[in-house]
Order: sequence, then C-alpha cells, then structure tokens
Amino acid sequence: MKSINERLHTIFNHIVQHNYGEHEFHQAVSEVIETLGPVLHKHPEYAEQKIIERICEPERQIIFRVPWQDDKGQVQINRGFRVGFNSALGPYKGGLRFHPSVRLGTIKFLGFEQTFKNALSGMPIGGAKGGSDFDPKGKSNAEVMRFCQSFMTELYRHIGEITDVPAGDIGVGAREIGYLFGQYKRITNRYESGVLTGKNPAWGGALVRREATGYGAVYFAQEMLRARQDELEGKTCVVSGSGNVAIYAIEKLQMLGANVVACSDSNGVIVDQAGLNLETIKHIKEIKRERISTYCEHHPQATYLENGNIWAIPCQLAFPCATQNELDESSAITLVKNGCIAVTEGANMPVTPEGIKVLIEAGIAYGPGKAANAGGVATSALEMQQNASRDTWTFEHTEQRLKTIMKNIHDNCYETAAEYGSPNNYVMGANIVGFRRVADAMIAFGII
Ligand code: NDP
Ligand code: 2IT
Repeated sequence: MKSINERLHTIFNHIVQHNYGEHEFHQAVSEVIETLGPVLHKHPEYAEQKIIERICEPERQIIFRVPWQDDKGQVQINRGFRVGFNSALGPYKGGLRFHPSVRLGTIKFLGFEQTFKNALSGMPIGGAKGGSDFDPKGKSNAEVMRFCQSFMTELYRHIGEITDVPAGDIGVGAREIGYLFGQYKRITNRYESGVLTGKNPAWGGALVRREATGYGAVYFAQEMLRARQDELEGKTCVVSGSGNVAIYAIEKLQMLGANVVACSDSNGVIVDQAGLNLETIKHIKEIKRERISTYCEHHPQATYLENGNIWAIPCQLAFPCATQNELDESSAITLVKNGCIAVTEGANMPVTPEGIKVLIEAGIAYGPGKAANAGGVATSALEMQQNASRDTWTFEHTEQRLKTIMKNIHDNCYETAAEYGSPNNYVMGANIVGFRRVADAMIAFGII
C-alpha cells in the first residue's frame, strides 16, 4: 500500500508527462498538490473517487484561429483559447488575457488557479480562463476592435450567462470588454448582459468591479495584519505593475493611510519616496496608454529605474500585481532583509515556489493570489447577480459586500490552516478550503 505522499507524487508525475512542457501549469498544480496530504488523510473518499486526478484535468479546452486585418490591410493571425476547467460549483468563470506570452499552458495554470479561487470566494461560479497571444500594445483602437470581433466570432458559441462567463485579465479592460460584448450581442441577437463581466456600468457593469481586485487585495492584507495585531496605516508599500490591479491597490492603500513609494511596468520601476501620485499614474495608464517612465516628466523628484527590480526598494508591505513569477527567491530574500512583514498577491502566481518558501520560513504574512486577489472575480459574481435580477447596486453597498467576502476568505483560510496543523499558513488554508468545496460537489454529482 503506497503512502499518501507517494500517491500524490505519482499523480503529479503523471500530470507532468501528460501536459508536456506546460511549466506554469505544473507549477500551479504542484503548489496545490503539496498541501493536500492532510486532507486525503482525513478524507479517504477523495482518493477513492480520484478527485485529484479529475480536478487537474480541464473539462474542456478550446483552441481557435483568430484572423484579423491591421490598419495597413495586412492579414494577422493569432491563437485564441478558452479552457473550461471545472463547473462543479457554477458556470465557468474567469478572465481573458491578451498578451504575446500566452500559450495553452498559461491559460491552464490560470484556469486551475481560478477553480480554487472561485470556490474560495463562496460564490456560485466554476473555474475557467481564456485569451490570446495577441498584443494590444501599440495597436490602434480600430485594430483592437477588429481583433476582438474576430475572437468573439468563434468564442460566442462556447459561452453564455449560465454556461461560461468571461471577464478581463492582463490586456483586457473595459475597452476590450465593450468590443467583445458588442460582437456577442450582434451575432446572437440577444442583449445577454450576464455573458461577460467587467462591463462599463453605463450598460450593465457593476460598480466596484473595476476597483475590486486591487481593493480586495488590500482588504486581505489588512486582515492578515489584524490577525498579527498590526495595521496598514503608516506602512511603506511597494506595488508592482501599473495596470488595473496595481492602480486600485494603490488607491485603497492611500485611502487607508499607507505610503506607496514604487510601482512599475514591464520596462521599469518608478520610485517616489514622497508617495506616488495616483492621478498621474491613472492619466498615463488609463487615458494615454503610455509607459510608466513618463511619470518623471510630471514629478521630477521621482526616479525611474529602467529594467529595475522593484523588490529591491525597501518596504514593509509588498504587493506583486503584475504577472506570474515576477518575485523570485533572491527578491524574496531581499524583501525579508529589508524588513518586509507581508506579501499580498494581487497577481496570479507572482511569487516563485522558491520565493514562497523563503517568505513562509521567515514568518512573513504571505497571502496567495487565489485568496488575496479573489475580490475581482467575487465582484464579477455580484455583477452576474445584478444582471440576473436586472438591478443595480450602489457603490457603497457593493464595496461592503466585497469587504465582507474578503474577510470571510481570510478567516476561512486562517482557521483551516490551523485546523490542519499549519497555523498562519494561508497557502495551506486557501488550497484546502477551495479543494474541499469543489471536491464535495464533484462527489455529489457522481462520475462525470
Ligand atoms: P493589466 O493589463 O491591467 O496590467 C498588467 C500590468 O502588469 C502592467 O503594468 C504590465 O506592464 C505588467 N505586466 C504584464 N505582463 C508582464 C510581464 N510579462 N512582465 C512584466 N510586467 C508585466 O492587467 P491586470 O492588472 O488586470 O492584471 C495583473 C495581474 O493580476 C495578472 O496576474 C492577472 O492575472 C491578475 N488578476 C487580475 C484580475 C482582474 O480583475 N483584472 C483579478 C485577479 C487577478 P506592461 O503594460 O508594460 O505590459
Ligand atoms: O484572475 C482573475 O480572477 C480574473 N482575471 C478575474 C476573473 C473574473 O471573471 O472576474
């Protein structure tokens, strides 16, 4: 009879062999599987029903050609993806990423994470992800529109308000959601508001959805600090990225009295010890769609570090909000040395496994993305709820719901980690809560 750890090892080896070369997917699976030993010990039914093997295999994977014409009249071809990972708890739900680095393995890692995150959120949503290797950077609005229309011309037949509900992610914001929704409406002859979330509030979007991931991550950090009898106010913070998640994390941090001294984009880092000016960042990123380096033209006291490492800027609280594997072992060591007390993931899988080990061993509060950034998708579920009832809620009401959801996620992770013998380990807590919710529903539904 094999031990539980041997069995988990065998399952993982099989997954690596059968998903060849998909390193990010292997990484996401490994991080979850490593924490499930104590769960299998308490609940042998999960092993008997082969729940881990089933949960790691996406229910469906769609790959399609996306042809479009650029402004010069040239034909361009991209690849589109939608992976419906798990629908045990509700319709497939998860964002679309448009970035040149997107491969099937990227979408699978994100869909896998999303399954646990969505379960953890407590909302009735399954897990999915999609996207394309299309690069919106440097494209005109007309090019982005033609791309989105072509993308939706295939995607529309696979989605629907009770089937699969995409939203934004890297490279997909309100502009892209608008073009995608317009094409869906046109093809299907249906004003089906609930088919996409992250819509403009002027035509069916929820207030607070734009802010929700960043705000939610800050609420999560606040709860982690509270559990250690500490608080956010007065803390020096660093937030990587300068996109949707980063901007609204910075906004909430500033509202709560923290000092955010650095942010970044894929070209470099801005450091402003006086505290970042968020209006300037919003203007550069949301309106002008320019590089973050232009910040210094408005604020000469700030410095720009081309290709700089943002984690070398001393801080007490770090918020990786850009992309996967952006914070490695040596950066984690630097953060610890500089006195960092908490790392909260706004992005998906931004800290490498070696980096996570350093943070946990140093006793730092580490909030994994599937818990800390769940506020975005949870508010998407609130948008679905408003669309289904043809209602609109106020900003205050929706933000209060978000706050309560983040506190519940935090408390569930915290209590479950303690229950399974690893107090303060939010990775354990998040994985176990998410896994158990999905697993119990799968068992109830039989072998499907
Ligand atoms: P945006 O496209 O709005 O912003 C992404 C930011 O990250 C930009 O500053 C971008 O810089 C930077 N970035 C992206 N890719 C890379 C890269 N390969 N290397 C360095 N920097 C990079 O995306 P979001 O803010 O929406 O997403 C950020 C992260 O948060 C992602 O991991 C996403 O999966 C996660 N997330 C997003 C949610 C949402 O609601 N939007 C919800 C939960 C998680 P540049 O402009 O130079 O590319
Ligand atoms: O990673 C994520 O949780 C998102 N990109 C948001 C997904 C959603 O459906 O709102």
